Amino acid sequence: MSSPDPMFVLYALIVLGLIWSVIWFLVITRTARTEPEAEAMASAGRLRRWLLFPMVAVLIVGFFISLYWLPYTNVRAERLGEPQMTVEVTALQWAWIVKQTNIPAHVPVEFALTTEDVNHDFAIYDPEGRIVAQSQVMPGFTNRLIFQFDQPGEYVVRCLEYCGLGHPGMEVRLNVA
Ligand SMILES: [Cu+2]
Repeated sequence: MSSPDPMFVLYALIVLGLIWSVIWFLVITRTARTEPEAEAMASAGRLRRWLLFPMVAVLIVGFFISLYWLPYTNVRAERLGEPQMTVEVTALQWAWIVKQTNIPAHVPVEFALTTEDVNHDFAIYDPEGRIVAQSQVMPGFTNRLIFQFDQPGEYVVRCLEYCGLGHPGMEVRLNVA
């Protein structure tokens, strides 16, 4: 059996969509009340006004408290202390050039990330295969990623930004001890 003409399918879907919309328009207009209940609306309005300021206060406080957990460089530097070591990393199609792959555990380490060609993404996977830190790598910039390895072992760096044919092979191992 040959597949149906795509234009026929398109027109059929438009017609069905129109019929569906008309049915719902009729259902909604027939069942809607003409007069909203004034007292219910007024009390909802009072509740809304009463809730506005507490909700805004909770959001503002929550925003500032949650900044502490964000993986931004300055937040990490403040939380972990100044990095004890800087590892220079250059990405290129399709490899990672990592100056130092033996990394100390339990101290903050800074990865200085740049690329010679296109955008890449530097992602560190722990020995169980979970992503523990990642950062964009962009031409013309050096991004700082500060991380502290609390668990020794073999970590794998992979690229998380599709960068061409060799992208899946962009891997390098870090030995954390
Ligand atoms: Cu890639």
